[in-house]
Amino acid sequence: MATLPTTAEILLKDFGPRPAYPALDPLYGQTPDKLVKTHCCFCGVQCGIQLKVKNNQVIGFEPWEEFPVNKGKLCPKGIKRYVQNNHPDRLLHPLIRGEHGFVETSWDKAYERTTTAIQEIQSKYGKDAFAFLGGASMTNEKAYLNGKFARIALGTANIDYNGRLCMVSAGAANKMAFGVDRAANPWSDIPLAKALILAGTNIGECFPILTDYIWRARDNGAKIIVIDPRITPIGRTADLILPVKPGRDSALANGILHALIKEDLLDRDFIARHTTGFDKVEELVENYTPEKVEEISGVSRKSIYRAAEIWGEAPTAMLLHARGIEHHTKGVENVLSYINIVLGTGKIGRPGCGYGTITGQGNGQGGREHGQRCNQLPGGRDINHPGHRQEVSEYWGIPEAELPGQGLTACEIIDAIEAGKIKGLLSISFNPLVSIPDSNRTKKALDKLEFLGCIDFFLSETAQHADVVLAGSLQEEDEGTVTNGEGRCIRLKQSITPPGNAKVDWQIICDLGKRLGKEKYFDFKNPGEIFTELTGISANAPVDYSGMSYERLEKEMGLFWPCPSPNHPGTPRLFEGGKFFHPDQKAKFFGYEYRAPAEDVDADYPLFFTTGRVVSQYLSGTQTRRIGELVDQYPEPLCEIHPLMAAKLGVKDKMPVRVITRRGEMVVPAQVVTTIRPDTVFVPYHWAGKKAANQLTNRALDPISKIPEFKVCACRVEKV
Ligand SMILES: Nc1nc2c(c(=O)[nH]1)N[C@H]1C(S)=C(S)[C@@H](COP(=O)(O)OP(=O)(O)OC[C@H]3O[C@@H](n4cnc5c(=O)[nH]c(N)nc54)[C@H](O)[C@@H]3O)O[C@H]1N2
Ligand SMILES: Nc1nc2c(c(=O)[nH]1)N[C@H]1C(S)=C(S)[C@@H](COP(=O)(O)OP(=O)(O)OC[C@H]3O[C@@H](n4cnc5c(=O)[nH]c(N)nc54)[C@H](O)[C@@H]3O)O[C@H]1N2
Ligand code: SF4
Ligand SMILES: [Mo]
Repeated sequence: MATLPTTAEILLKDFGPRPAYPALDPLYGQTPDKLVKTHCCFCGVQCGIQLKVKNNQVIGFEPWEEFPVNKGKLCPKGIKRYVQNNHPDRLLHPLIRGEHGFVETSWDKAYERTTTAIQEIQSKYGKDAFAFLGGASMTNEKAYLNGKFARIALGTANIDYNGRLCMVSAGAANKMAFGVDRAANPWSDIPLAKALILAGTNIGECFPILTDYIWRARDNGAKIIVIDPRITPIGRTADLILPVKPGRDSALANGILHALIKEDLLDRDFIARHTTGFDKVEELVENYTPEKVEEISGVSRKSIYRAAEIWGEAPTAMLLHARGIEHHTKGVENVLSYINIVLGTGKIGRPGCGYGTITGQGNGQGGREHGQRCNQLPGGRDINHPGHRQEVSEYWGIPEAELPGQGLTACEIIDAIEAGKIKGLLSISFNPLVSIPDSNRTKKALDKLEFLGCIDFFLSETAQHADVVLAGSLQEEDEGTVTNGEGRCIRLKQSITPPGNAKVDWQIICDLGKRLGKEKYFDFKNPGEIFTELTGISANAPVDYSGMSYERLEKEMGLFWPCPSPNHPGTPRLFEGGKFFHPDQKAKFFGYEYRAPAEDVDADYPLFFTTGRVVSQYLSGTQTRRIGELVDQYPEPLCEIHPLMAAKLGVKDKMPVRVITRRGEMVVPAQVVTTIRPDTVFVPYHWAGKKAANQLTNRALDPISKIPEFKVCACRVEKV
């Protein structure tokens, strides 16, 4: 008698084999050896999570209900993160490119190849011909180490990081307005606000756990204003939506300030006592009548007045924004124009009153503080400031003259490679081939390199072009700290050790530093020793962590900087009593005339092309495109298009469309939705190759922050 087929066999027969991603680990559901209290490896909320560990593998998770930020809640990515460490694609050995592609090699040979390339390139073309790219998914310890490695071991000025694609417009604007680059409030202030402006942020999909804070504010009676060309999930519960045309935020913010002035809703006393520069801004926005702003921004004058009333009349209010206003060639100007609304109404520095950019990557905040930026030294110091240079070189024990100066930013490094000025690159935790605009140009540039080294745990698209790939560590395989979007530094615990022959990232950097002859600067035995050096060097610096220790971070569930001494409680809310971080303690107004995006719509390219994220995918997708359950939720990019535009083009839902810009084109299924402006299309950017939105985007940079204009360029859409 024939045996009955199993369910799996029936499924296989009916549907064919599933795509190649791993089933849940066979250990899933078993009793773990231990539970480790740590944090999610993805976004800047940094939710607490307990990882279940058995036999040096992460086999699942439990909520960690005591951690105050998320109180046990997690989003779809947090729930599925744990399957990465058992993934068949996990790099277990260093790889070296041979005649027929990559071969596994020993660490000795991989290091030897890397350091020889560094030395050859630098002796032939000069120190700055070798560049370093870091990332803000890594711990504070690694961010610090990257900066030290580039300046001391490589001696290059050209080090930058992927946060250059992310938070730098907000960072620069915050420094200019407030004298410090950190969110002004802990998120626990959000439910205390009676009005919220959420500008250019898809909170529901990108910071899902923060939705809970917004909803608590709403339950307490807050009115919510959302400014976005799309009605994202958070927009669906808003009181007022301002569907701004992409690239028009500075005009819109000027218009709201104009309306606040006309309606007499300013806090003149706060302006006089705690700020400078208002007069000029008042004069400037006189011209931004809601009528004129309606014309520029596409937001009705009625809505502009309504937004001013909601914000101005509320006793408490907070303004939050993310990349929607920052990813522009006037990213800094957009941010400063919104800050003017907050300062003009004195709604900052009190419970439920304030402002913040919502930092993106897991360590988006800490990753931008400890010296892996081209213009920055540890402790948030300025590389061009003679005193700061002196302090750091003394601490490191090198002559100040040997400390390199300011180098190129991330996109400029790619441009310099294209121009043949940079010949070698070491990249860690960054996938520029997918994440930098105009990817066809990026690919050509990478191919011009004499040497490319990548440190990653998966073979990212960039790593596929490398000469050497060094098998580094996943977040759960290393110790350290990160600083979340509120400015709270928290402790990551090592749950397992790297599998196979892979190494923890910090060890790889230290090994390379030693092999480059700088033993004594990289003689760390563990991340704790790096943290001690990092906090020590930050004493009395703009970003002061000197009162922090691993013990305190764990016991107190994180500490907000500044935290200048071991008994200092940390500083959750900045600017209390109207004290800002400029020498005169006053905040500064900066006003800007509206200017158009680098590439605006015209007769040939009549639609706005904008890009961003979906909830189940993360950044360049290296990690989440390998997690089956997340792939199932959103398997490939779709082009959001309004029914009116779709009808005009003769396109129906799911039909492929060709999206064309001056740089490239892609064919992508249409997703016909009523939640986008009819003059705008949106494509998420988490895929590579022919599915990469960055084939189309424009590598035009903000003159101050050097962030590229991911959020707006001009396109044409055709039926295929
Ligand atoms: N699921 C998921 N979550 C993530 C990430 C991820 O990749 N996936 N990445 C993390 C990181 S690093 C970051 S930086 C954050 C990003 O978080 P967000 O900035 O919230 O996300 P984005 O999708 O980049 O863009 C936000 C919104 O900007 C809108 N927008 C486009 N153009 C304009 C404009 O001109 N003006 C205004 N006002 N809005 C505009 C878009 O329609 C979009 O809804 O998310 C973090 N969280
Ligand atoms: N069109 C368009 N492009 C965008 C954006 C957009 O909105 N639109 N957003 C931009 C933004 S905000 C960002 S932040 C960037 C992000 O762009 P990237 O930084 O390039 O994206 P990631 O996917 O984080 O790439 C990081 C790589 O590092 C690896 N990695 C992660 N953690 C670690 C670690 O701890 N150690 C090591 N060794 N490797 C690690 C991952 O496997 C991955 O291969 O993309 C930008 N690009
Ligand atoms: S909200 Fe962010 S930190 Fe929290 S689980 Fe989701 S991706 Fe992870
Ligand atoms: Mo980001």
